[in-house]
Amino acid sequence: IQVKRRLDYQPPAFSIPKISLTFELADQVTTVRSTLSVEKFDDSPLILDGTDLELAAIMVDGTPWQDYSVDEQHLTLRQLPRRCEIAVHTRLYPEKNTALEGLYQSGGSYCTQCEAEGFRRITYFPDRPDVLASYTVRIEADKTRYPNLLSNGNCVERGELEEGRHYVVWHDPFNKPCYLFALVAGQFDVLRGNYTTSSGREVQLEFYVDEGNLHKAEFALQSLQRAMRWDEDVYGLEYDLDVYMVVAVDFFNMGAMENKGLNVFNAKYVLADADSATDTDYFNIESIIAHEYFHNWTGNRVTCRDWFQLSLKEGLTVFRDQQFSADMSSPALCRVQQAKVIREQQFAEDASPMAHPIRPDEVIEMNNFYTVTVYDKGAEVIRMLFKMLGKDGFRKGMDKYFSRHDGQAVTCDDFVQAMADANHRDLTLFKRWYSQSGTPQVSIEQRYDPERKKLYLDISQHTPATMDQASKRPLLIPIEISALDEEGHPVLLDSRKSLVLELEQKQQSYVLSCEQPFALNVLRDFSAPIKLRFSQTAQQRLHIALYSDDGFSRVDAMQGLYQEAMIRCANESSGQWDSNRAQSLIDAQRVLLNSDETDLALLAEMLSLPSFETLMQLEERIDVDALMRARDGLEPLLACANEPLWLRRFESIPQTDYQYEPLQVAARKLKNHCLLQMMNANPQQYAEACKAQYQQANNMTDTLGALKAAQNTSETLFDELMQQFEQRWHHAPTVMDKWFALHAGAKRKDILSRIDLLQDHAVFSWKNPNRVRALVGTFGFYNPHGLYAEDGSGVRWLTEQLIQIDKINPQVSARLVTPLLSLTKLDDKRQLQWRHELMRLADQPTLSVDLSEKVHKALN
Ligand code: HT7
Ligand code: ZN
Repeated sequence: IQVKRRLDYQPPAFSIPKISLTFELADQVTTVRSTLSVEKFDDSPLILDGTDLELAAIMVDGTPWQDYSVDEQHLTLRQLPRRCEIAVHTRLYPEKNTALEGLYQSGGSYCTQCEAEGFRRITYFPDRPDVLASYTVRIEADKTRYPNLLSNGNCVERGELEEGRHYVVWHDPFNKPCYLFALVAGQFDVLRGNYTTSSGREVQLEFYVDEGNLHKAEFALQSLQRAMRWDEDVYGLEYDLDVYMVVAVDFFNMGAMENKGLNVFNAKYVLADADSATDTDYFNIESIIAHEYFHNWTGNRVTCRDWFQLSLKEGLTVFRDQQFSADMSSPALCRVQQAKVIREQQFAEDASPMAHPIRPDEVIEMNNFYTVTVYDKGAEVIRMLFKMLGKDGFRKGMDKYFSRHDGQAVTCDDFVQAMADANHRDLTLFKRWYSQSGTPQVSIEQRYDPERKKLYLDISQHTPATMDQASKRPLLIPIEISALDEEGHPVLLDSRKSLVLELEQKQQSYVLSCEQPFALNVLRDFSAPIKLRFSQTAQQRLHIALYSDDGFSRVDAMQGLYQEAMIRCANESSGQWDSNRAQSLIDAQRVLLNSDETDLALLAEMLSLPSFETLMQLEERIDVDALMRARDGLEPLLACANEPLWLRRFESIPQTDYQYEPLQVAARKLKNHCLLQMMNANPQQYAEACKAQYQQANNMTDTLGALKAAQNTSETLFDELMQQFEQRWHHAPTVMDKWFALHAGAKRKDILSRIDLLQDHAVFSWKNPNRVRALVGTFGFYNPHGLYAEDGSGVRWLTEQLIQIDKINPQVSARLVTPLLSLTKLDDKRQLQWRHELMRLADQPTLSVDLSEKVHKALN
């Protein structure tokens, strides 16, 4: 096992200005003929990467070459002239490729996935992002079975071959790293659209989907058109090729891939209609379509020098897709969801053996670093820059970044430098966010002097050690703050409605002039990815929830209230509620339910408890049983206390013709939360309402709303509705994923035997990552009752599945092992169970590098 280190980076000793590839696709075996034009800078041997390739021939400048050696990972060529043309022929077996990396089969089609290091599974090549080449690709295949032969760039030639075969040649005019190479061959229906850029370039937009699915790609096509317009309006960035293709495939390890001019997508992020897709599905499609499109500039035109710089393209592109989604839907709701991801998943990663900075220093398997830290914390780091530099300053920095680095492979430092230079600001201190892992804890103490009308704030920061880094330094943390008076009106702070304090030291004091504040609204807009300690009364929190002009803060204030009560209940009375303890929460919910709040989505968020997974991140050690009791007990208690109000709200929202638009989305969100609370309060009384919603639903959000309301409140109703769902959707595997997930997330005693049975379901397949994530992933990530079962049966079950999955697809097993890694918070008994299972994994004779990297980190 080989550790790669960021500081060991060496520039390549050669360039490869051109590569031409010919693929002969045939049953069982595919032949790849590659011709590289090489320019060497010194006399060292040429080392090319290659994994699991069958080498057939090597020629240099037209003659067979003997001075070479091959091992499992490389082809090394010696004594080459400084300039030469190297031809290498290899054979591949895509039908046997279940890891879905390199060239593989999805359904009846061929497709590729090269990021991060999959190109080396296709041909021998320097598989690193700083080698940029011009690609010409010829694909040959049977014409009837594979009428569509696609690769990057423009189609330059096509024709017929003998024996019913045909060929197509593609040329990409932009130099690119090999991770952006793509090939697709299959038989698709094509949804066509177009787009005219602001400078007048006509772009053909083509969506390749399985036959019969054309109508389901309309929303994705419109999303792409919106994203193209948005990037021109907001960043002045235009598309640069004549065609933009998107292919939807069923077998895919992640969400989508931004290959130049030829995106490959997990079909679940392309296909949607009201019957089968939820509001969340529509949201995800729009944002992932935009994300991959935005990569054309942030990732493709300017790419990464090495994989340690992954956040250069991913953090920045996530930030851009978040900005886009906010402009297309509800900015406040978007921000609430983004903060949830950070608090629930990223904080967990920072507290785990996989803790790493957004720019990691050491990597064993690169696929393990497509993480919520690199992506989402990376986006938060960009957002902090945006907050500090302002909209115009940030845009100036982006313009400088593109004008300096278009066509290059660069580093995170290059990006920050462009921002610094464009704004004449020293960002040296800010750069620590790139090198330091862990979650800063910020404490704020306040004191108000009514005579001087001064507010004194003492702010301190501390980042606890993480498993990868023992010592931490202070960071530059922007903390946005405002204040409200007793009536809920804004109070000026230093004559401003809100301020961004830039905390730089371990401890800093601020004096702000201000008139009698009643409640301080700190960390507005989740202005930094930190844990905040700031004590406030229940009354102050409710005040912020009712009157703040920042949607995130309103929800956050309520979350703080619930969190504090649940943690106290878990710690002080082992999770048992008495009527006093919950009273302030009941009162607060009553006020909210009776309010004339118009943002129904925010109202739903303010009325929802933090997830168990978020609560897990609040303390160093957790009494899982007490915390689970506290959360489980609070939900029905709150439901019963305000039962008539939940019902009234539920009845106030009528069903309308379905449209995916913000007001309807918000109304459905609140309605379904109310239905859940009604079922929590009195499942017998509301079973009919729940069933009626299921049966009358004209959209998947309401269908799932009914199922989720029954899931943990009425086993009989849940089973009845789930049976109906199966009958209606058994022909549609992506829809059935919702059904598998509902089963796997259910809180019931016989959960393990249930999900064992489901593995024999006709629709389930171990080879399809979406199916496996729906069943095994949902259990591991979102079924705490099952996973933390006292007798250890939950972790044992998960371990057994991982052993099986790892043999098929290491990327999937390495993702699904995540819940097994976080053991340090648990009690001693569970830590022993967890360790035992991790050791069982470590002892497997054929554990993948992916899984082994994580398992060994957890055991150390
Ligand atoms: N840039 C893409 C990453 C990706 C990927 C990475 C490893 C293995 C499979 C993968 N599929 C896609 C996705 C993105 O961030 O846009
Ligand atoms: Zn991305």
